[in-house]
Order: sequence, then structure tokens, then C-alpha cells
Amino acid sequence: MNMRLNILTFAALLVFAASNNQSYAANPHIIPEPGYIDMSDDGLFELDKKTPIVVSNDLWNPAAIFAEEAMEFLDLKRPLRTTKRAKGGIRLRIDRFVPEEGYEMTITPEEVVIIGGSEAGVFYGLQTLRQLVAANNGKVPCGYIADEPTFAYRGAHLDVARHFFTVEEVKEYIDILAAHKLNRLHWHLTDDQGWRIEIKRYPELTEKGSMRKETLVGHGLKPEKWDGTPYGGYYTQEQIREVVDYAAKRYITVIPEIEMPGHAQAALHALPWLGCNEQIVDVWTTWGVTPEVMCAGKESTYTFLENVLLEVIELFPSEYIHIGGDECPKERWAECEHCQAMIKAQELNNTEELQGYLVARIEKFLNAHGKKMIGWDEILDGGVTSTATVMSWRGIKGGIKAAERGNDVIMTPMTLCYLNFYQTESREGEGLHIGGHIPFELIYAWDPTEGMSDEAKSHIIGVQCNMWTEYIKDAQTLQHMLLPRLAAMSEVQWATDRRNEQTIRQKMETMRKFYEECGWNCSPYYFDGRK
Ligand code: TNX
Repeated sequence: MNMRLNILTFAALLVFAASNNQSYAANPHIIPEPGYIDMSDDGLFELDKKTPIVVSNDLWNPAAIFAEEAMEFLDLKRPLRTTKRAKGGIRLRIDRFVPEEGYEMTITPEEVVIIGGSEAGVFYGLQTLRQLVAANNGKVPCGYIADEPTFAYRGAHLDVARHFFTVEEVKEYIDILAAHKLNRLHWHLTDDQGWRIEIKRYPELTEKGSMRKETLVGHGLKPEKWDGTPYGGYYTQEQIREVVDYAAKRYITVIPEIEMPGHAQAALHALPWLGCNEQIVDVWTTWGVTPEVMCAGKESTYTFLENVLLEVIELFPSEYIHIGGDECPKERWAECEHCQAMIKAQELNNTEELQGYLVARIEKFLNAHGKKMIGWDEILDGGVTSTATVMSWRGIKGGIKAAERGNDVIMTPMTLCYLNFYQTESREGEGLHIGGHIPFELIYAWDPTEGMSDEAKSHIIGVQCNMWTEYIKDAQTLQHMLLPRLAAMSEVQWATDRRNEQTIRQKMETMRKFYEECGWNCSPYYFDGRK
């Protein structure tokens, strides 16, 4: 037995050593790593301005996107031609024998055939081809690739409440996610420091709640200072639709988050009757956790939340709606007659359970409107039904516990998934950020279902990275925080076979050039060997 294992290990080592010495053609650099690659065929497919994209099964959308993207890498003046009939070229079709989001790609000197399990599968095949085209000026090594994702939910989050990003900037963020084969954008639209989505029923939310008087300077060391500059921004419903549509064309579902009952001071500023004591509060100018939260005792709060959600449901086709639920201090509730009356009426034991009551009530409302609810892992504290999907941020243990209880879980632990954290230990040259330390290598080495029972594993629907923007003020910095760490994240989310420290370095050098050609701002630390 031991002997056999040794021989196997030795054989594996030989293969490994050989693959490390292989040329790019035999071992092309694709991120995230495809499930199966065999580039042993000789020859090249040469893509140029005359290459047609031949479409069947109505695959005009992925074809058109690739036709445009190819322009950048081949320096073309106009997009590639898309057509129903032509010889050779890039040929796209769907076959139900290929896994749902997967694809098979066969490259010969005459043609590239991409067969997807769905439109999305074809799109991902084209994203792989895009990287191959970019790496070698349109010359693609011949061979065969079969690929499919490990996780169905491959998310990235974007906080537009702390700092606002324009429609164009959000679209570019979406482009970056799509190039890494992610399929969910979790859009954090409301928080203490700003309400960013137009709600027709309550125009005050954006009229008053989208603007803060000023912003805390730095980490707020005592004595605290503020910058004296008003800051704001919001999306009209039309702009929201535009972003949702843009993402859908790239097979990304946008999941909106409306924070409740905490992280809602901007809403309380706009509509003071949402709070327990109805005191006038500012749109918050400081970071952290504020005691000013929505009152969970008054019926008017529930009516408000339902009316807001009705408009949100109309705007977002996503099956999930995120209701926040994190970091809700209970000090106002403890002193509030309405909250205390609700605790009594509902026979609850304490304010923790009052939060559980609010969340459960909102979940019922969403379910009745055909939507599923996601909440941060605090929604487990007040007792929640097993139908809610939990976003586990406070650590890995909470996620495992929820999965074992039968809740679906999205893994997004702060220690591995917070891309607002520093990228190097020394922090040299990184600018001011919130704290923490998450280098590329840490994410890359992570196995999100390690040590879990098969039962628990079956409830881990995916993995997400989060981008909180207290210290991320512009799109340049946003991309600097996102890249290259998103590449490591996409390996965790998509790839089945990814732990090869040798090849990932080479692959990332190629990817760095790809980012440059796309005009995306990638940070240097990983490439300089700094972690
Ligand atoms: C915790 S993660 C928060 C956010 C902050 C973030 C900063 C979570 C559910 N809440 O409100 O922006 O930390 O890293």
C-alpha cells in the first residue's frame, strides 16, 4: 500500500515537474484555472479582424460582447463580425449535455468551437478565449478545454453608501467581475452615511438621506476632525435598471441590500418617525456602529420597510433580496415604549428576540412576493427560519453552524474576504485603509468547505468578497483594492484544481498584462513579492 502510494506520488511529481517546464502553448495561463486542459495538439488558431463569430441558439449577446472585447486586444477599429453562417471562425452553441454554467472549447487551426451548457457557459468560454487571445496577440494554441464552476454563487460586494460610485464606475466593476467569471454583485445601497437608491414613495430618502454634511478625517483619532465638505450621490430608478441590465448581459445577478433595522441613520435623518424617540439625527459623518436604529415596535416601521421592498422587488429580478441585519445596537429599543409593548404582545423574552421578530416578519413578506431573503449572520442570533440564506462574515464557525442547522450559507469571513483590508503586512505605500491584512496568498490557499461534513458542505452555496468603502474614495483606489486579489478569490470560487504556487505566479504575470490592456488599476504588491 505504502509502496503503491510512493510510486503514485513519484509519478505525480514527475508530471508536476514536467508541467512546470512546459511552454506557454502547452500550459496557457487562464484565471480561474479550468477544470481540464489538454493543449497537446500542435498548431495555432490565429484570430484577426476577419474572424467571424458564428452564432446558433440565439447567442447574439455573448457574441456581441466578445466581438467588442476582442477589439481592445487586437487593436481593431470595429468589432468582429457576428453571423449565422460562415466557415471556420469562432463557433458558438449550446448543448444540454454540458454542465449549466460550463463550457467545452476545441481549438484547431481552422476554428474555435465553444459549446456551453447555457448562454452563461458560452460567455465563460469566451472569457477564457479572451485571455488566450490577449496573451499572444490573437494566436491561440490548439487543444481542448472543459470547464465548469465549483460554486453556483460567486459574488463580490460593493458598498456605495460610505463612498458613492457612478453608474460608469459600477459598470467597470461589473466588467472586472465578469472577466473573472463571477456571477453575483451584492450592491450595498443604504447605510448610516447615505441612502443611495431612489424610492418614489419616500422621496425624502434620497432628497435628504443621500447627502452628509461632512466626513470624518482618517481613523478618527482623538481629537476627531471632520473635513467640512458635503458629500453625497444616489441612483435614480432608471439608473438602477441600467446597471441591472448591464450586469445581466454579463450573466451577473445584482442582489440589492437594504439595511435594517441597524445601519440606517441616513433613513432616520430623512424620516425621523422611523426612530424610537423621533429625534432629529444627521446623516452620519463618522464610521462604525451608531446607536440610532429603526424602531422595531411601531407598525409604521414595518409599513415603511414593506413599501420600500415593494419598489426594490420591482427593480431587481434577483431571486434574493439582502436585508442587512448586522450590527444593530439595542439601547434605544431597551428604553422605547413601542419596542417594549411589541416584546410583550409577541411574547418575546428580550430585545435580541425583537430583532428576530422583525427579520422573520420581513422574510415572510419577501417570500410572499416570490423572493428569498439573505441576511448577515447576526440574523441567526434572534432565531430565524431555516429558509433564510446566511452571509457568514464574523468568522468561519458561524457559517458552519448555520449550514449544519440547514440554512444555506454564503461564506464571506472577514479574515479572508474583506478586500478593504490591507494587502501587505508593512502597509508601506498602500495609503490609509480600515485595518486588517489579507494578502493574495492567504485567499488563494483557502478551502472554504474544509473540515465540513458532507451535509454542511451541501449548504455552502458560494463564496463572496466584500468591498466596504469607508476609506475607498474613488474608482482608482477601488480597483487597486480589488486587483489582483479578485483573481485569487475567483480561483476559490470557480476552480477545482488550484493549489499550484509555481504556476499561479506565472499565470498572474500574464494576468497583470491583461489588466493593463483593459485599463484596470492593479496593485503591485503581489508581483513585488510583498505580502
Ligand atoms: C463590518 S461586515 C460591517 C460594515 C463595515 C465593515 C468594515 C458587516 C456586515 N458590517 O458595516 O463597513 O465591517 O470592514
